[in-house]
This record gives sequence, structure tokens and C-alpha cells, in this order.
Amino acid sequence: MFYNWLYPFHTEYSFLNVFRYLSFRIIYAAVTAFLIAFVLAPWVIRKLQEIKLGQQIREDGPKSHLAKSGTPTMGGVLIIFAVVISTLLWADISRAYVWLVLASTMGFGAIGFVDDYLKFVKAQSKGLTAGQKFTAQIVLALAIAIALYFLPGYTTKLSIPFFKNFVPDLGWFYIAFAVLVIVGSSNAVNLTDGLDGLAIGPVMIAALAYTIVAYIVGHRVMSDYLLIQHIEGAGELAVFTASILGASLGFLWFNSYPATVFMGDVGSLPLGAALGTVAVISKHELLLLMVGGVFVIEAISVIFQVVSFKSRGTRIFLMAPIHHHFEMKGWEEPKIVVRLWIIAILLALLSLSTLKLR
Ligand code: 57M
Repeated sequence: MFYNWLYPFHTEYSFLNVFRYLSFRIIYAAVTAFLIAFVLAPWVIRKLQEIKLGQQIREDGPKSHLAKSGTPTMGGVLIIFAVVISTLLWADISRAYVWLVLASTMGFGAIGFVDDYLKFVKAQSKGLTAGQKFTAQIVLALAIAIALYFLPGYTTKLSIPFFKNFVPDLGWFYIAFAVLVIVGSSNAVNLTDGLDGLAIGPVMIAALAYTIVAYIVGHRVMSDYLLIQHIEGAGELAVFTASILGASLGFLWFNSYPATVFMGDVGSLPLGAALGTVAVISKHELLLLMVGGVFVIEAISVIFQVVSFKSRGTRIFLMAPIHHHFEMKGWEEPKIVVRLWIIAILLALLSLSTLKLR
């Protein structure tokens, strides 16, 4: 908005020139989102406590979690609010991509909100059924993928990490592929969100990595130099991912161990979908497997556990997702969380190296 409304006056007021610079807008988007989340959090947490929107804890999980009963949940509302406001303020809102990522984030946020709200009114840890949640996610992701497909200039070519000349064109199949990336990412972040700070840390790290990717993809000279598909306007996505980074930092202040608020599905579903949508639009879809490697590890641990349990009747992990396995082994919660952050940082660094190594 600042870019669209204030920059046009730069001929009269030269200081308004700053709004032209993407790097400036990226940094201030992160700072703005942080401030919104950080300043409003105590008030939001108080309100959530007042309406008794506390977490119900399942009794079959690790026993240490019983002490968390009543911790306010749905803190994700604040993250999404901060991301949307900051993106609207700092991005070039004439770009369709900006509206698409915002639509994806708010749409998945709405699914998460309904799920959390039902858990709250029914006062039990249920909510939407898996089938209802999954159907809603697929319909929404499909709408986004189809909109992208018909957007002028958008290509259905797929970049493969480490390969510069092998860029297969998926054609119509790209729509199904994009749905898979967005829905998969949304659910993987949701599965990861089971310890204080566990999901939000890797979300921040992935958001930072995609800020760099989107900046380069949207920069004609840099993308040409690195032999990466250039996407006109994709740089504005970096303003969005920087907002995720800032809002997440503000939330982490309160979600760090021992957490005073959880994000709820209203946070985890849209954050995962947002990363998936950015990965799709910036044409670095497969890179998300590496950038979001911690989410992939968590999701794979569940798949392996369920398949093993159903087919052989035995478990591979003491409990899935894998963070529960480490808890059952007696690791302290902050140790598990920080170690998974370390893995996330290493994977993000490796992912960024693929921009050059191809
Ligand atoms: C969400 N939600 C947390 C909080 C958060 C298929 C199966 C693997 C699904 C999986 C599942 O339901 N995952 C989805 C996990 C819950 O957190 C809430 O949910 C929101 C995210 N959606 O924001 O509102 C609990 O996690 C803890 N937590 C924190 N700090 C945080 O910052 O400590 C969350 C955020 C909170 C709190 O205790 O209540 C969750 O874990 O439920 N199911 C499971 O994860 C279950 N695993 C399982 O059944 N494993 C079996 C299967 C795979 C065969 C096995 O291994 O044998 C476990 N989850 C729990 N108890 N709680 C097992 C039992």
C-alpha cells in the first residue's frame, strides 16, 4: 500500500523514493509484523484466557503435557493478522501473486479457525473430522492452483534442485502437483506443532529462506545470473515471507518454553499453506522438501508409524510424530525443540546452496 499510495509522490517529496526499494520494504515488513504480534500478544492471550479458550490435553500422550492443560490456544489468529496487515502495508498490492498468497493464508486460516472453534464449543480435543478438514483443504488449494494456472505469464515448468537444464513442463498436471504441495505443507506443519516453539522456529527459518529465493526469482539480473526461472513480480512474495518471519518472531516470544500460548490449527494450517503457496509461485516447489525438512521428517515419521502399525502390528517409534518419540525417551522438551531448529537451519543453508549449485 505504501508503495502504491506514497511512492507516486516521490517527485515532489524525494524521501518517498525509499518505498521503491524492495529490500527496504522487506525489512520493514518483518519489523512491522513483529511489532503487531509482539505488542498485541499480551492482550490477545488475556482475551483467550477470559473466554476460557484453553487447550484440552489428550491423556494418551506424553504425561509431561498434562501440565499444559488450559494453555490458551488459537494464538495463530494474531500471527495471521500481523502477516496480512504488514503485507498489505508494505507490498505492491497491484500484483496478483500478493493477493493469491493472502487468499491462501486466510482461507486455510478459516479452516483452522472452524476446527479450533469446534474443539472449543464441544470442549473436547476433536473438532472437524479428518475427512472434512482434508476436503476443505483440497478445494481451497485447487482454487488457488487453478487461479495460478490461468494467470498470464505463469509457467507450469518445474525447477529441479541441482539441475539447470532439466525443467520438465507438467502442463495440466501442474494443478494437481500444486495442490499436493500446498495441502502437504499445511498438514506437515500442523503435525509438527506439538511442542513449545517446535513449529514456529522452522516456519521462521523456511520463511527466511524463501524471502531470499523470492527476492532472487523476482530480480531479473540475479535470476539470469543464477540461471533460475525469472518471475516478474515474484519479489513481492519476499515482503509476505518477511512478514511471516516477523510475526513468528513476535509469537515465539510467548510460545517459547514454557509456552503461554499455542497457535492452534488457525496458525499451523495457514502457515504451512503459505509456505507451500510461496514455493509454488516462486517455482521452487521441490526445494520446500529441503527447506521444510523438519516438517517432512515429522510427517514421514507418522506415515511410517501408521503403515508399520497397520501392516505388522508393531511400532517403529515409541510414539509418532517423532518429537513424541524423543519425549518418551526422556529428552527434555527444549532440547528436542532446539535440536530440531538446528537441523532446520542446516537444511535451509543447504537449500540455499542449490541456487548456485546446479
Ligand atoms: C496436531 N496437536 C498437538 C495446539 C497446537 C495421525 C496422527 C499422528 C495425528 C496427530 C495429530 O493429531 N496431529 C495434529 C497435533 C496439540 O497441539 C494443539 O494442536 C495445535 C496444532 N494443530 O497449536 O493447539 C498438543 O501439542 C502440545 N503443544 C505444545 N506446545 C505447542 O506450542 O506442547 C502444542 C503446541 C497440545 C500440547 O500438548 O495439546 C498434539 O500433539 O495433539 N496425532 C498425534 O500427534 C498423536 N499421535 C498418535 O496418535 N500416534 C500414534 C499413531 C501415529 C499410530 C502412535 O505413534 O502410535 C499424539 N498426540 C497426543 N497424544 N497429544 C499421541 C497422543
